[in-house]
Amino acid sequence: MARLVIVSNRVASPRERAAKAGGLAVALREALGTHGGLWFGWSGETQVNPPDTPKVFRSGRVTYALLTLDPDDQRAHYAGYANGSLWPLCHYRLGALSFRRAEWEGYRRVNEHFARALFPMLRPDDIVWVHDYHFIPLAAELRKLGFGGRIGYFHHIPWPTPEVFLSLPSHAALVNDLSHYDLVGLQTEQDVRALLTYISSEARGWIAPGGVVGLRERRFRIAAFPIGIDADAFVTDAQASVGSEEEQRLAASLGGRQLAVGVDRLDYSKGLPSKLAAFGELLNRYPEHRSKVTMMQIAPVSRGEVAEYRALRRELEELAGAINGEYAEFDWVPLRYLNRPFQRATLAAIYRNARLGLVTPLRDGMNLVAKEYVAAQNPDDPGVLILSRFAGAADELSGAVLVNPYDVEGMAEAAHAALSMPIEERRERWQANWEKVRTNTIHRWCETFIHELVNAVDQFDGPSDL
Ligand code: GDG
Repeated sequence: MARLVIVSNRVASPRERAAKAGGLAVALREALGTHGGLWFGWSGETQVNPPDTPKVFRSGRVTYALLTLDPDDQRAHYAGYANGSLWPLCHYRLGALSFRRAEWEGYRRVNEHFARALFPMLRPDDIVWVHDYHFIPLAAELRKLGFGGRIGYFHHIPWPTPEVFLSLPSHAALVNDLSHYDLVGLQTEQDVRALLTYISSEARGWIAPGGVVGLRERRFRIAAFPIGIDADAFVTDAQASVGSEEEQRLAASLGGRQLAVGVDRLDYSKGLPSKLAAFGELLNRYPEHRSKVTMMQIAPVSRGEVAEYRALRRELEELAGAINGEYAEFDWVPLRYLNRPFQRATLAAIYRNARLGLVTPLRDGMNLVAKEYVAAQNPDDPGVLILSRFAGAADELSGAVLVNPYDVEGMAEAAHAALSMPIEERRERWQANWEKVRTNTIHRWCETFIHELVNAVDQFDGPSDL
């Protein structure tokens, strides 16, 4: 079997325990363990004139290779082009989009540096799987150096419609970069349609059935691979939490009140201000919920080096303070707002005890929290998932109560309806969601992508085959 090579910005080191590492990191590590392989990424360190050779170490069947970056290039790449241009663009936030040529050049230089360091480690029959928007040009750079093997790319965030994508000055170069992959994976069919429409209408490429695309001399395939979670691990954690000391502490602190939970990185795509405002609106419109429902928002700080994220943090602190100031009683605080991460087992316990799961991003590639919330429920007495229609997960989770995150009053109404939803309806909705979460796991996602990459566009000659 061919060797698997994974490239991602952050690498989950073997020392990072499963309880802390995300589901994706654990699944990739498992895939590497099965196939035997190499995980290539940034070391987290910077130095002027960094070497082209990564630090290499082995753990079991997996080799880790970590590259150090030049500090200016790293800033231009990560906080600059990746998170200042591509992230807002792909999340439809044109107001937050900044584009600077120097950052675009730094982004490309980091990709060239990655390619120069990775290429000498590659064998001709390796299968290379590149993750996320930090590395879109990597395949083109590896091809320049002469790598002819399979390269796949998975885009974890949404792909915007052509009208939005065209706002990015480097749009044409970026799609040309994509054409050097054999397989481009997106989260949803809607994302696939958006990219295909751009390719046929703007880039003058051709499209054949199955998402096979021709762009200049390149042939590649674009398809949807909706990511999943390690459902069994969440069920196990959630069941293990029943009666645990942590669960007892949680129950004691709630004093019989209902819990509504949100878990999001502190990111403007996650719609946090509207979610908090919707909770305030629920208490405003329906006084019967005052002192009866507590909301817990876990929001670990993320990308503190980007100005928008610091501003968002201040906005949320003010909003949380205002809601608590207005509605708190001497024995009840409506909103618990926490800026730090928790162990996965603790999250599972909180999800299981929450009557409402509030997942209301303005845009999200998939949103794994929605799936984790479903997996952690007690099937006999499940909570209700309130889910933004703009999360990729809304395509699959037909049992969720779908909301428009721009409609704060609508979200308050949905929360009110969910709090009084009869148990039969809660069970039916949960069952429909669980069916999807249980079957489309992260393991299946990994295997499917790798299988499709190995078999991508083999002997496809072009549109004359239609
Ligand atoms: C990107 C896309 C896509 C959060 N807080 C804690 C914690 N988390 C974990 C959650 C979940 C993960 O982080 C977040 O995943 P999401 O999918 O919700 O969002 P992004 O981080 O934006 O991920 C997204 C994903 O890639 C995968 O393709 O779904 O659309 O934006 O697993 O549980 N984990 C722990 N403590 C925390 O406090 N342990």
